[in-house]
Formats: sequence, structure tokens, C-alpha cells
Amino acid sequence: MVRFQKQSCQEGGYLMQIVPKKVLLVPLDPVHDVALKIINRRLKERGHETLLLPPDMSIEEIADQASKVKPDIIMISRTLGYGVAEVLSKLIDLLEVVGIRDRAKIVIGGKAIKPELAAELGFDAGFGEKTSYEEAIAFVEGQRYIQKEEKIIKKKKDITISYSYKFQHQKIENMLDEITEEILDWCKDKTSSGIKRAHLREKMMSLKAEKSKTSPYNVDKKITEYKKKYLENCDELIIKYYKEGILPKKVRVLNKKERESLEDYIKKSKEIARAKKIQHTTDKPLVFFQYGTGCPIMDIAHIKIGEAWGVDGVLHFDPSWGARTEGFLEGYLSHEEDGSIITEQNLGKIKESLNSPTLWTVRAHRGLNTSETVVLAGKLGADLTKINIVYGSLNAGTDPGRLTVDGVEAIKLAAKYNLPFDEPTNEELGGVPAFKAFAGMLIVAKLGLKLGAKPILKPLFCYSPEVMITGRMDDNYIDYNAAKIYALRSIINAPIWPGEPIGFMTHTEDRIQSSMTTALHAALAASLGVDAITIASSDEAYSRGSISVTSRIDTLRAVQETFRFLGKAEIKPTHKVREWSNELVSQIEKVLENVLKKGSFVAALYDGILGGKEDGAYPGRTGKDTIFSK
Ligand code: B12
Repeated sequence: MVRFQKQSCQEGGYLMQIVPKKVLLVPLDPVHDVALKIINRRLKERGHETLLLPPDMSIEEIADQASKVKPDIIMISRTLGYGVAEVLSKLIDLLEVVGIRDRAKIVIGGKAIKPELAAELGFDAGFGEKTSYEEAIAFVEGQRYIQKEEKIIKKKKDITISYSYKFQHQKIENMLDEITEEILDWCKDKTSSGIKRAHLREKMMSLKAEKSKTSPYNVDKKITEYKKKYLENCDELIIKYYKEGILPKKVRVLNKKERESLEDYIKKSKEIARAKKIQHTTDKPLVFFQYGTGCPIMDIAHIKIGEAWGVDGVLHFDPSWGARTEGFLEGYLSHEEDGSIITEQNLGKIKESLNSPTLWTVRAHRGLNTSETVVLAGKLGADLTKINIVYGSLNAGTDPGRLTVDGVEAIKLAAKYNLPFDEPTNEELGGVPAFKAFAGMLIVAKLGLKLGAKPILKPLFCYSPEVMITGRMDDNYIDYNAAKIYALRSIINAPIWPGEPIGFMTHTEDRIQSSMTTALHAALAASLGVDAITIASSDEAYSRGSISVTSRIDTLRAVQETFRFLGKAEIKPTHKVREWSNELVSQIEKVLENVLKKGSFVAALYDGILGGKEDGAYPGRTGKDTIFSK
């Protein structure tokens, strides 16, 4: 009798006894015997008596050995797929003839085996090519086997938690301090219709939540009052919908049948969704993708598939006109083009569909609804939001003054709802050099810290116009991307999440190439120990069609394999990395000096100090002259 600790495949944690078995292991194959060698070692370790035959024995020799050894169990393995049924049925007949069939359990496993075939031929069990060793052992010991996969517990992670947000670069911190003081002072007596709507939205949502406690009549009356005020602060496009039921072009309401089937889909997909991890031996980086198919049903389908393949978080993208329109629509709305419309109902349904560990980001960074989006995100249970005043003013079309006023309010709201916010620097894709984009990002990060929020730095891992022109990636994609991380880390201790998505402008329409380049950038991210990454789908560079679910899986799988390959090993950049990171830091310093010299952050944005015409950045015009005194 052998005493041993119960294995993970068994229930409970008590000590139990096992009865050692006599096991004959037979590689019924010319060569392939690796699996049986492993099973043999494991059985021996657990006190069983085993005999492993060499491969390439005839069935007569095998039957002869079996009648001599008189095993309790015969474990046969077959890898080669040729003539399987024939050879196995001959073997089982022969074992019957020599009298073993009735006294031993005879099982077969291996690459060429399907359990159905084993049953048909009269084996006691059949194990296919995905069989785990635990399952093989559990069979020998007569234990019930529970698949390991079911036990993966994925937990929601706060990527900001281990950061002190302390500046390592005193001069840069001092300059940021001065710049952000000026911003806060400039904003202090200013407001906008966007900010008004944000606060009306807050009130309406709080009232709705209280409806069960207070008199419903009074609540409805108040909501109608607020709604009226809300509409006074909206654009014509939005007012038309609420007053006349006219929807913007290419937008429609989901019908009852569609909504019912969505409910059904959410319920069913929750039942079958299993937690899966993309990361191999470390928890970093978390993997996000962005969705915004236009239709909330399709979005949910993409999210559920992503979760099934292990995605850690998803980002909501709205249509580009959403940023240029004052006010939000309502209801379950579908949009024919890219970007899913932000409404309380659309977002609410998406939130409801998420598995509990999945992180959810609602981007708010760039338009006239920035602060109201943060309210919706906070109230509907998002985990993160996305704000970058500089990028939103220079490459996404919003007037710098208006976005500064709304952005500051949005950051305050992010702090209130405990939503860390990431700061994308996608102006780099337009041609703004990384150092200017980083200077802008650091100003907004410092604003965030002053207002009690938690910023997340989001440098790009991309083949940007700047590097194409300077030739910095002529040799490799590693050095300059790594230099960005080194530079930011030398300035501040803060979370870093390269995006958006990684490998931007290295992707082509070729799905294999695209998956590969995403995966390699993910390897670099893992090697640098960043906190998260956003990945593209393998058809994201294909601008003539919508993103397909299969291409989502391509990159998730590719990244998973890369993490498996790399583990805790590291990619070594060349000596260029230090040179370029030092250069980045001194260039950031110079940009901040110029902003200070200008004496006004908003004027600096208008003047192109943080990205100008020569860089392909233009101050946005949407919302110009819409700021007023409080
Ligand atoms: C390693 C290997 C070899 C090694 C074998 C070394 C050895 N001592 O075993 C060498 C290089 C010698 C070899 C040779 C050949 N190989 Co070979 N080989 C492989 C390879 C790469 C891996 C197999 C392996 O060991 N996997 C690891 C083990 C642990 O996995 P597994 O056997 O599937 O076992 C798992 C389960 O099936 C299960 N299991 C297996 N058996 C049992 C039994 C029981 C009772 C239970 C419960 C569970 C169980 O548990 C394991 C864990 O999950 C595969 C390709 C591949 N990636 O699978 C080709 C492969 C199996 N080989 C193949 C071939 C064709 C050959 C050759 C015939 C090639 C040739 N033309 O020369 C020769 C054989 C020559 C000959 N004399 O006939 C083909 C088979 C194709 C087919 N349709 O049958 C494969 C699939 C490669 C391919 N795609 O072409 N091979």
C-alpha cells in the first residue's frame, strides 16, 4: 500500500490510499513511444508496477508478453494513422484467444485514436491526442477525472495598483507642475454645454437608480425636467431624435426580435464561456482589443469570442461623428459604419454581457461629449476610460480650448468614479514626433495626478511617419519602441500600456504577416514588462471591409504562442536604445520649456508646440467658441 497526497484531479484534499496496479505499456507503433515513456515514469512514481515494452513488436509477441506478465491493465499507444483499425482488431482478438481479455482492462491511446473507434473495437477505453497524463493516471487508479481547464481562475486586475506615480526627473516634474497650474487656473471659471450635460446625466442616472425608493411620479417629473435642460444643450441632430423620432443617417433602432435573441445569446454564451489565459508564466502584459463594429450585437459577439480566446479587456470605440456632436442619443441603436453609438442602453447591454474578470474601457478622450462619456462609463460600471486632451485637440478635431475645459472636468469625473484613464498618443500616426506626443501625454498625466485620478501612459509601438523619415527602424522595430519605454520609465513611475494597437503601420492585409507582427510586438511588450497592450485583429489593416471574428482569433492565438515562446526571457535591444531614450528625454524637456515660454497651454496647442502643421497636426475646430463663464 502506498500513501500519497491526493492529486488536483480529485476532489477534496485528504490523504487517501491507492492500490498499486500491474500495468503493461505497449507502443503498438514502429517508433513512437514518448507518451508511454512519460506515463510509465508517472505510474512508477506513484507506486505502480509497470513494464514498458519496446516499440515495433509484432502482435503475437505482445500477446505472448501479456500472457506471461498477467497485468491488471494493458495500455497501448498508437501514433501512426495507417491501418489502425485492422491492427487493433487483430490484437484484441489475439488477447482474447490467450485469455487476457477477461482478466485485464485493455485501453488504447495516442494521436491516431478516437474514443469512438476504441469502443467499436471492444477496448475498455480510448484516449485521443489531447489526453492529459492526469487523465491516464486517474484511469489506472479508478478515479474520476476533472479537466484542469475548468479550474483556471481569472481575476480582474488593477494595473495601476503597484505604481507610486513618483517622478524620477525633477526638472520635468517642476515644469509639468507649472504648466498644469496654469491649465487649472485657466479652466477655473469656464464651462461648456458638454459639462452641463455631464452633470445633468449624472443627476438623471442617480434619480433612475433611486426610483424604487422614492415616489416614481416625482422621479419621472424630475427626469423630464432634467431632460428638457439636457436638450437645451444638444445639437439639432440629437434634438430631432428626441422630439421627432428622426434618427441620424445610417442609424436604426434594434427591433424586439433582435433584442430578444441578443438576451438569449448573452445567456448562452455566459454558460459556455470558460476562463482562458493568454499569458504563460507572468501576468504581464494584459491583452486588450478594441471593438466598435457599429452594432452592439456584433460587438457582444466579438467580445464573447475574445473572452473565449483569453482576452483580458476590451475598449469601446464610438463613431467619429459622436465626437463632433453635442449630446447623446438613447435606446438600442445600430450604426451601419465603424464605431458603436454611445447610449446608456447600448453600453449597459455590453457591460451585462461581459465575464466578470474582463476589463472594460470606454474611450472619452477626444470630443464634445468627453465629460459626459466618463459619467456614463462610471455609472455603468466601466473599469477604465481614455482621455488625452492633446491628442483630441490636434488629431481628432476638437477645439483645443473647448477640449481643455471639458477634459479637465472629465479627469475630475474619472477620479470621482475611480476610473483610471489611459492616454493614447495616436497623434504619432499623423506624423507628430514621439517626443512631442509624450510631452503632451505627461502634461495630461500630471493634470490627472493633481486632480486625484490615475493616468496610464500609452506610447505607441508603431512604424510611425517620424521613424520612416528618420530611418530609425531601418534595421529593427525593437530599439526605438524600447527607447520610448526606457524614456518614460526614467521620468515617472507609472503604468505603461503600449497601443493602439501595437505594431501599427507594420501590418498588411496578409493575415499571417499581420498576426506575426502583432505577436512580435507583443513579445517586445512582454520583454519590457509593460502592464498591458492593445492588439489589432489580423485584418485590421484591411480598410475595405469590417473586422471578422476569425481574424480576432488569429492575433489572440498568435500572441498566446509568443508569450509561450518567450516566457520570462527577454529581447535584447542594441546600444541604440540608450542613445534614443536619452535623446527622447531631452527633447521632451525642450518641448515643455517651449510650452512654459508660451505661458498658456491652450495657446501652445494652437501654435503647434505639441504638434504642428509641419508634423501633420492641426488644432481642431469642432466646438470652437463654445466655452462660457460659469
Ligand atoms: C517525435 C516524433 C517522431 C520520433 C519518434 C521518437 C519516439 N521515440 O517516439 C521519430 C523522429 C523517430 C519519428 C519517426 C517517424 N515519424 Co514521427 N513524429 C514525431 C512527432 C514530431 C511528435 C510525436 C510525439 O512524441 N509527441 C509527443 C507525445 C507525448 O504526444 P502523443 O504521442 O500524441 O501523446 C499524447 C496523447 O496522444 C496521449 N497518448 C498517447 N499514447 C497514449 C496511450 C494511452 C494509453 C493514453 C491513455 C494516452 C496516450 O497522451 C499524450 C499526451 O497528451 C510527430 C508530430 C507531432 N507534432 O505530433 C510526428 C509524427 C507522429 N510522425 C509521423 C511519421 C509519419 C513518422 C515516420 C513514419 C516518418 C518517416 N516517413 O520516416 C517515422 C517513423 C519511421 C518508421 N520506422 O516507421 C507522422 C504520423 C502521420 C500519420 N498520419 O500517421 C507525424 C504526425 C508527423 C507528420 N505530420 O508527418 N517521429
